[in-house]
Amino acid sequence: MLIALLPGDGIGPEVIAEAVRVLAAAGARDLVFETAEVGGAAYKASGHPLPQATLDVARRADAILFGAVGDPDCDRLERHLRPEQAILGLRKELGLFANLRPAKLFPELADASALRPEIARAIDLVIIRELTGDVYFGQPRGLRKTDKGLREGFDTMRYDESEIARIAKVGFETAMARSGRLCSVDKANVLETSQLWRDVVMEVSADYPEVELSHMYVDNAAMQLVRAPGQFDVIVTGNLFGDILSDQASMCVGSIGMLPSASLDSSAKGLYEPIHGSAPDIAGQGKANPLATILSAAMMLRYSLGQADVADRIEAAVSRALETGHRTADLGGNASTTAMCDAVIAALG
Ligand code: GGG
Repeated sequence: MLIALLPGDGIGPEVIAEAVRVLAAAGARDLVFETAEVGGAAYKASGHPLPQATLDVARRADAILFGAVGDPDCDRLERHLRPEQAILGLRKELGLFANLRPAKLFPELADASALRPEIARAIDLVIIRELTGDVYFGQPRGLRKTDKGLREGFDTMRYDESEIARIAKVGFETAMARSGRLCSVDKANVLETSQLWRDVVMEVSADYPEVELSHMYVDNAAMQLVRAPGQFDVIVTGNLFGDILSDQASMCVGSIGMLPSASLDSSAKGLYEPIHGSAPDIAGQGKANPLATILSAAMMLRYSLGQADVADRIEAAVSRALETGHRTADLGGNASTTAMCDAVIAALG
């Protein structure tokens, strides 16, 4: 099975290297890796953040393991050349519309959570973020001058009903495989897209009578995530709201360095990445937390490669490594990236 390794920028190469070490140590079967440049690194090498050669490898691969993109050197580039366009382009080109972001507190990290431990302990949820629509892709968008000569920026939030129905189904299916509860998050009291979102989610719910569906405005959802996160099991939401809520959820389970993700199309193909970005401030210092990427690699084994047994071993080893007190700086410890990964490998048994 071919795995496209796209390390990207900043801490991306460091955390990808550690995830590959864990895959080997855990006994993942029949993996062949092909590495390609993406993001700022690709721009600097070839003038584009998502070169055709990278897209070709990603298309050929059975799964993609992605690090992070973002490079302050590229901040002043035109938008289509910025490193972040690489991940947006990959999702769009490969039709990876469903982003699964599980947030579960490892019990030994209760003290690292931004929440009180007794509240944090209840967190075991998955945010399903739609990835290929919304204000990230809607047209028109741009910068222009108003009649009064003022600079004006504008974006378009848009979804059509097929895009909403498609992600809603993923939400209902995921809820069926878990507790049977689904919360759809929107802003239907203000936004037209959200009114359509709510209508379509309700229509799709007719096919899932066994799922208990609720709706929540995004501002309330943000509040409830810190007030009483245990009420959530599966959340389905749009691209922008999902991006924000999942970063918030990550701090509730200890650190953004803990959250893996899977971006799936309608087959088994997927792109797996930590939800964190490139963290240029700590790049190259051996301080990055590799666990989100290691857990993303486990998701890859489970969802795309049919190796749930190896995924289980890796997840259990992460838990044991934390139990033995190993922590990187974001979790209040002083383990280096490599030492954290060594602890996971040692815990594989
Ligand atoms: N590994 C995630 C990453 O690199 N994030 C940077 C980024 O710009 N992401 C945009 C997004 O997730 O929509």
